[in-house]
Amino acid sequence: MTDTTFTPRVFSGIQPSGDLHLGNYLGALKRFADAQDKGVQSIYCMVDLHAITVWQDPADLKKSTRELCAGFIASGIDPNKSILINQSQVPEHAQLAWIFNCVARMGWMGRMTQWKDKAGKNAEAASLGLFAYPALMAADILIYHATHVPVGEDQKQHLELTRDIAAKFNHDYGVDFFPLTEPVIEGAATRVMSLRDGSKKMSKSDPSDASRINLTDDADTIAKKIRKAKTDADALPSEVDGLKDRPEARNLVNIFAALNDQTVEQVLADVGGQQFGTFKPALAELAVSKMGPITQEMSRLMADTAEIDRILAHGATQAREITAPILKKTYEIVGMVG
Ligand code: AQP
Repeated sequence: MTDTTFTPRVFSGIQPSGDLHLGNYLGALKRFADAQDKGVQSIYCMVDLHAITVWQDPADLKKSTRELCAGFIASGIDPNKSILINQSQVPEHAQLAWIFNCVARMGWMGRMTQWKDKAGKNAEAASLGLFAYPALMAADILIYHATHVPVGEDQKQHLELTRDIAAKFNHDYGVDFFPLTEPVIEGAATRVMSLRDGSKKMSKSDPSDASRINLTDDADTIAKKIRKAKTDADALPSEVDGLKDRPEARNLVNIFAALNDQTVEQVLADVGGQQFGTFKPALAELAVSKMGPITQEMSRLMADTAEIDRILAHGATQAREITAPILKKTYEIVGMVG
């Protein structure tokens, strides 16, 4: 089977499990906004059911879900052009996930890096949901027959699993029903690294707030975090090869390129030879100029959460026009009496 028989459709999601950071913005949100006018139907999801695979305070979860919706809109996702939903308002995601729990194999799930990282040595105490997470993610995507999923590099393995689940379902039931979805991992910032350690990805759950730039940080905080970002003592190179074995320098250059819609080569042609004492203030100024308006728009939107709830309810109605028939057909294929 090839996925060429499926109408192009984009799906991607973000967990409402804490403050959005620069990695989420450059690896996901900005790219969603850039892709929006390409004429392909797109669905963007606040994956609240994924968030509760680790403990979430109920009031915080509600706030984070609305804040994430505000983050999507402030980053340029237009609810009149794309479908914006929170996962729990479209029950077909969880219903298809159950079918996929019965398709996916324990061995596949046990090999997921994210499971190993997050459960760590204390897997016995991790929730069953954390283990089954990738089957729900496969359902999020395949309940729309989505053909393309823009994500950061950290999600590549989950996308491969999504293809394995689709292929096994199609094979087991002798159908050509689910597409083999393509991950779309492109641009200068598919893996934004921690500002404190160039070998670790920038992450919401890093205990050090100085490791990340949050979308809610003010200009002074952004400038301070960039000024304190770990670097080495050398000047910036003029060629990409010169960033080899310099993860922190490479990270800051990647961030600059992605924020400024340039390639790394273009950035280095301009800044090669500069010391960090010159480059960091320029990066801080760029980050503030790009992110400041998003932060302001998020606060404006958060002043009217009824409007956010209305957008999400409308999105769910639109989404279910796609998901209900796909779930119905899945149940028929599986042999459920309807
Ligand atoms: N550091 C990153 N660089 C580039 N892209 C990133 N993404 C996340 N971190 C980076 C992308 O953001 C989208 C949302 O991912 P998520 O909801 O799974 O967020 P996350 O992985 O929970 O974010 P964190 O910060 O990594 O959370 P924790 O610390 O809880 O694991 C995805 O497209 C992801 O690739």
